Amino acid sequence: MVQTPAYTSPESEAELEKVERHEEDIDLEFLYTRDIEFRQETIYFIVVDRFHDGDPDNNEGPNSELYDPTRTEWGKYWGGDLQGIIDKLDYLKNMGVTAVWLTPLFEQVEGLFITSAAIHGYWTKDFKRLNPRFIGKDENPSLNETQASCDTVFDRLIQELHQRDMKLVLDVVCNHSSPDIEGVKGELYDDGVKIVDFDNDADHWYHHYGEVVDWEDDWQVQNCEMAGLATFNENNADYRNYIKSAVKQWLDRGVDALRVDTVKHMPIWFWQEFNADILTHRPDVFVFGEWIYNHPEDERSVEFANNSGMTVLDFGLCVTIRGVLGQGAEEGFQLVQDIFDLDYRYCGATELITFIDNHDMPRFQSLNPDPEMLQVAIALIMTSRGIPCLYYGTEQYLHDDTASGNDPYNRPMMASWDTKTDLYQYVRRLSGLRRLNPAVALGRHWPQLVTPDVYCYTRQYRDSRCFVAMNRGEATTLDAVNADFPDGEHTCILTQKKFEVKDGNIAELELSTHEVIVLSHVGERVKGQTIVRVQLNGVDTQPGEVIAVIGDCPELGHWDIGKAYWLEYINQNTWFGEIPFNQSAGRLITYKYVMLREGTSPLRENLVARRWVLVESGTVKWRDTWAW
Ligand SMILES: [Ca+2]
Ligand SMILES: [Ca+2]
Repeated sequence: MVQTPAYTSPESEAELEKVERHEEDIDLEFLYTRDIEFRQETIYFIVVDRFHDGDPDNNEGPNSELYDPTRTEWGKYWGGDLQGIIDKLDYLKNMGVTAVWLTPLFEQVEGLFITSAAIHGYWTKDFKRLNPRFIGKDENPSLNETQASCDTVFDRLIQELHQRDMKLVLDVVCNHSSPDIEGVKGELYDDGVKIVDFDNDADHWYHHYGEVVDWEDDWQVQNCEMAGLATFNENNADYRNYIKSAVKQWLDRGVDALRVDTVKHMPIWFWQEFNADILTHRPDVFVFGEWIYNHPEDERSVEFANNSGMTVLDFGLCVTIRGVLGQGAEEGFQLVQDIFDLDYRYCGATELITFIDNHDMPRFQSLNPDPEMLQVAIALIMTSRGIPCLYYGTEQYLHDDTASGNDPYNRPMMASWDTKTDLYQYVRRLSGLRRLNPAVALGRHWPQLVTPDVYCYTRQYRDSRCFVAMNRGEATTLDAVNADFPDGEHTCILTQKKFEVKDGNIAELELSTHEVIVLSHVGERVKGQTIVRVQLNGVDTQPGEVIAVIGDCPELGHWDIGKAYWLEYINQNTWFGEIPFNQSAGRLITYKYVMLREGTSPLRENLVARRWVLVESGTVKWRDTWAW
């Protein structure tokens, strides 16, 4: 397979200039290169039932009692489906969305838990079948039986996404099935054949330890139930084979990435085995997990992010941004910078999934209805480290503040599709920036000015730069801000205002109320037949120390430290670089890392050497930890 390395195509350079000139009719085709680095994606998270009803024939489903055509009973189905998403793909693509995360598509239990049906998709009955409410009325929901023909609306969704070079993120739940609904709990099927239910569990597919009582007790959190959900017994190999074979079926149909629910509630060994098998089956799949309310100061969630084989949703940053921009926290942006200052605790902070709200918390505007503040929050996640994920409807300022906007009122039906909203246009421009400027997707985050109300920072990777200034408060003028930017005139990609940079500084930087300024300078791209994206962790570098790679091939200097390939500083614990290989593409090479230190001799890794067979062409990742 020939892979196209990101940001090497000349079309991109031309298109970038268009973005910088802020032309309204730019063609976003250039954004959608297959085999692209996932850090350049912009994710959009959809509650399928609440997005768009593209097929009214499926609305009543197997049980018409669960469908509410008036859309006033929040616990019932309102008609959204996969055809509805297909119908709106151009709307999403035109906004710059490059990956779509859908709530689980598996067949659900059909019944009411008090007043709620499984509209969210987290009460699965059969992991190998599609929810009949999301597909054609007469379609076969069995993945196995439609594998040969691939003729379901689900297959059409995948085709339509891939035709637009967009990706599908499948939401997977491994921890539990369903609660007691109308007297039946945890009813589970294998492609239509019943396996077990909670009360007939001779083969021990479920844990039977009751509800979590002490949330500080890790054993309880992993083995007991929450909210009465039947909780799988991961020690049962039949269960593990069932769930892994189901996920592989979905991947075989063209799913590009996985979002995994409730990872905190299963032991890390389960996730290591799950990821090992899934990544062997499909090495290019990207996986991220939901460790509820994880935080860089929480040892266990950090350990999970670093050792489970998947990255995580960044609740630490989410909660902080909501406090600072949604609820006016007094210390303001300093709290955001405090989170970024802990990035070194993660091996891959640049791969965390960032967000400001989701289906489990009030929408941002239920905290603060000011649309400008929402724009500041979105600009922040789209220009700082991590992969931004927008909750559906954000671009339409969708929110319902009943009961403070808590669940279920954070899941309203999508009501408008206006492509002219300020935020729709904002996202479109910032998504383009993420694809074209590697400093935003891959680079380090350098605070330039942090006050409670004003935040200025520079993202940097090689000679690419992105300078961002944002204002939570009243209009203000800053005397001089170091932008660490090339001298000359630069245009804000959001407002088209011009800024003069001299000696790296912007003098008299005016920021109106809730304004965001984003300047972009894209430097030279790394080009090569094969590009290795190298990430090194586990070395606490001090100022004056840099990390480089040496090896037995010309690209790595034939072990000559004077010709080593230097990496880029991301944070104290992370060095990153893209190494182009031409002569050695397709060959076995050996290499090791070296620390170059001012005023003292270089320090080489303490091992014989690392070995790697390079692919003939394309992009590969090395994830290494310094060997002391
Ligand atoms: Ca429908
Ligand atoms: Ca569990």
